[in-house]
Amino acid sequence: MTYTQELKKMIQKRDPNETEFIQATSEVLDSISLALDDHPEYIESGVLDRMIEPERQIIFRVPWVDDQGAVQVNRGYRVEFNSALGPYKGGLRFHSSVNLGIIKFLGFEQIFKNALTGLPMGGGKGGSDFDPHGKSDSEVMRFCQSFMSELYRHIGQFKDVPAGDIGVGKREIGFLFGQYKRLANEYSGVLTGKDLSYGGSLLRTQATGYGLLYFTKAMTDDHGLNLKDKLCVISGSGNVAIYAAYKAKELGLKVIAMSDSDGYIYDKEGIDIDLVQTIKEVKRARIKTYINDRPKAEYHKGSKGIWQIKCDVALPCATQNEMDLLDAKTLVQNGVQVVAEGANMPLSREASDYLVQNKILYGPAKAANAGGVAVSGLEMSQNSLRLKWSVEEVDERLKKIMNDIYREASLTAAKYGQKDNLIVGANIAGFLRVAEAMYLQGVV
Ligand code: NDP
Ligand code: 2IT
Repeated sequence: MTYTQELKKMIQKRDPNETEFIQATSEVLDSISLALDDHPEYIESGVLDRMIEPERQIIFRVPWVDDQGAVQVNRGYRVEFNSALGPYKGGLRFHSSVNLGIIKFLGFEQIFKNALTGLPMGGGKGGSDFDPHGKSDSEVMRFCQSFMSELYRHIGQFKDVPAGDIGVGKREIGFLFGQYKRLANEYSGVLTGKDLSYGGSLLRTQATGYGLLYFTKAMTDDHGLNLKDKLCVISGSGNVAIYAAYKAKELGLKVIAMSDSDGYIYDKEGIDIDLVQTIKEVKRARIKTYINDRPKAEYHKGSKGIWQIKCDVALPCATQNEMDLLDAKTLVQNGVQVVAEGANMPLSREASDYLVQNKILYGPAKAANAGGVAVSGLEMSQNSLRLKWSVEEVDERLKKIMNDIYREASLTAAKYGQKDNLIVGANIAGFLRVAEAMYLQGVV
């Protein structure tokens, strides 16, 4: 058995129920085995054995009182995975499905994603099984305050800097920041994704979606493919999906479908993105109400049906494992040319392997969606400098970071004999950066 196979077996044995964590670590370990021959020192100093185990995992009770006066109890998590390159950095997810395995997979991915940005950030992730759907603003505030009442002692601008993810946007970050400031008696850049009025960065809201399209353009330009008038399907209708849709439209693509966890809308004439934004962000309503204003569009129940729609470019921007092998086969049959991941690990392992085998231009999440955390890194810089960069300045830096990530993943893939396999390229490039820092810092 090879060294990486042994590590995979150990993870299975230690945490057999953490299926998403097993999936994410297997993919990375398979990719980097190609690079280990050049680095016996990483094996000898146990870099990999250490890398797959979080530095610290915090699990805590989050009690709060709902609008009816009833006591509710949720479970909170923060997994501080790796601090070789900088303070732990990564989002918070509030969704009913959240468990330790999901937070660990997200934290593990974040280590390599953050490394790829070239900014000084370690990897972490947190969240809760709290479901914000249908909760009042006051309930969300009380929950966030209770969540932060425990989390505040573990985080800090030089320790661990959380941000948003599914179910955590501007509103939640505001409540979390207010409570942190009160408890710590300190005004610092302890969270990113803040509103502009209290230290946020211009373009952080748009960054993941815009970055996804900058990455996609770098990849298609490199292969001589023009995106103009290409049909584009985007799953999800949250923060990432909405700004991916805006930038796709700006680049000349035609976005024809979007979804939420109940179903999808198909609008042949092109999705009215402002309308989707109003429905999801302002009204916090369901995407099916889109057809009330656009009667020629169709609504279909079941979010997975979206991959049946014929398109050139597919951008999964909802959640993990939302596209399986069958979906990938359907997309390829329908002539898809590009798949780029806005969500974290949206494709099953079989689905991503199938796309690579079929030579589809495929941008894996830790490279393609790194724009969000990259601008979080820029927000941290601005907070430290106590100044604010213009939209143009942030956009320019974001574009450069996404282009650099594409180039590095692509060159690394070619170097290891896997031309155009950006899974291998991104995993090895991110790994080498973290591994070297861990090696030089000794066994800690
Ligand atoms: P939001 O909460 O803003 O939106 C999530 C969207 O995905 C909603 O449309 C939601 O539908 C849908 N969704 C969530 N869970 C499921 C599910 N189990 N099945 C089907 N649809 C689902 O989150 P974000 O847009 O921020 O995050 C989307 C993805 O992007 C996640 O994978 C996240 O980890 C990743 N990501 C986010 C970044 C960021 O900066 N925010 C950065 C990099 C990656 P509904 O409204 O019905 O719940
Ligand atoms: O998955 C991700 O990269 C995020 N949710 C963003 C993390 C961040 O710290 O901005």
